[in-house]
Amino acid sequence: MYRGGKIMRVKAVAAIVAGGMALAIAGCGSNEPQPSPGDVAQPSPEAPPGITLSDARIQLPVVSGRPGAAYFTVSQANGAPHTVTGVAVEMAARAEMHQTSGGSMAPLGKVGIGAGKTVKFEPGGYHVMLFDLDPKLRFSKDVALTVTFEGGGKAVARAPVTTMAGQMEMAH
Ligand SMILES: [Cu+2]
Repeated sequence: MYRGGKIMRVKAVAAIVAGGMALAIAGCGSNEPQPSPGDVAQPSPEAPPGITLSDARIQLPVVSGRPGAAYFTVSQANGAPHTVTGVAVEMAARAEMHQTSGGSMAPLGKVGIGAGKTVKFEPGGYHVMLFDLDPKLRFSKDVALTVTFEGGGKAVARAPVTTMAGQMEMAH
């Protein structure tokens, strides 16, 4: 009996240690090295020539379970015009481009960026709605935002996660 009890206790301790390790591993995410501020707005090597992605940010829904939103600025400084065909955000299962106009909004399949032009995705205009958010997004400092262009080029930026309230897209 005594020996059995001891084994039980050893097993219990092992379970607690294993649980602690799992917590420690889960906690590592926030300690990952963050990109330096200089890296934030840089296009990835595969971005189309002349494309700059900047001011990316994620807005969490005020009420969890609602869609979030993503905003960014994309510029075509020189060269040929490009077309944005999609946006993906880490920890959001689905991202849709929308345009707000006249108090309602409609999904967009493509957004053209003319040569030398800048297009802002911002509250009340073009924006990205984020659906089926990973609950861990709320605890993330920033996530990767990837913009895909016609022809397959991609630009990636780190997007800080914000909880700022009171945006028009919250009405979804
Ligand atoms: Cu929308």
